[in-house]
Amino acid sequence: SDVLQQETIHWSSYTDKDLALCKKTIRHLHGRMNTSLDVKATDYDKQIVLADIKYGGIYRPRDCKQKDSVAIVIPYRDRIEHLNILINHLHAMLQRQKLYYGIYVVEMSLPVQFNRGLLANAGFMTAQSIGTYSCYIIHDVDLLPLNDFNEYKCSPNNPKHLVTKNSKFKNDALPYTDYIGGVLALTTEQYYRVNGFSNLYFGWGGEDDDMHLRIKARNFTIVRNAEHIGVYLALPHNGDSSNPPNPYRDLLLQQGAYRMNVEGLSSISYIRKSLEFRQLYTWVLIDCVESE
Ligand code: BGN
Repeated sequence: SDVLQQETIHWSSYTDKDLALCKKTIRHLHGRMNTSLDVKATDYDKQIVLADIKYGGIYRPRDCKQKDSVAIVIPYRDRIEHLNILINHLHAMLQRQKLYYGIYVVEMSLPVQFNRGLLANAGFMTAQSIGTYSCYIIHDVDLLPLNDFNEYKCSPNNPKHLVTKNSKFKNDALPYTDYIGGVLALTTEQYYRVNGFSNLYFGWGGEDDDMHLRIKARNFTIVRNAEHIGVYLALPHNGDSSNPPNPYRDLLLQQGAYRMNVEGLSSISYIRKSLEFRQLYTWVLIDCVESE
């Protein structure tokens, strides 16, 4: 609570009323980064203006006023080396993009199976209660954006899939047109409109396809950047033994569109066991509880 109090004081003393609005500029950007598979977190450490990141991983440009605010929500489990690389990489990139952002890492206490949708929803709710974010980016822990022209902002009219190429797939191509996995950006309003993610997908697979059903049912379309912009490097890992494919995912998907009004953000049930404002991100630990 000390940290919380510090933060509150810090925020209230922050004044940007005399600053000009941040302009979209490529002056600070690098374009396509030459990141190879052996990327080390320390390579990025140097680029970060640590002093300007507030506890909880919150940053605001000093030299211009950014109206939009973005919460990066990372559903997380057991991939600390990926998390460190991603967090450092994101801070460096988002600062170059002159964004006002906060990073939220959401973890579920064991022994429950990984549930990406539920963690995204819990992250959304937590971030909403802390800041007043206008955009939410649900981000896989093992995906590094390789082109900083890939602006981490939402599209006002439709959810935006920030991935156009992913090294994990054959020829880096997306596996199918309706694929929206990996990194997805929704405004607060869009997130509510689709009733968030389904909370019912435990284990690997399907929660992103379910989200696509919700998006379609609300007459949204998916927007993407040009192909050479949304380029991602998938960090290598040894299998997913702790996250086996969900055997019910086909069945759940079949009823996805019917369920969306009553199941999702509106029905989520969890206990927040921990909330820590760490130096580079806010860490949220939740416990799943059975809903009625
Ligand atoms: C799909 C998965 C997605 C996953 C992509 C890419 C399912 C639903 C089966 C009916 N969908 O097959 O969740 O993101 O592969 O790996 O499993």
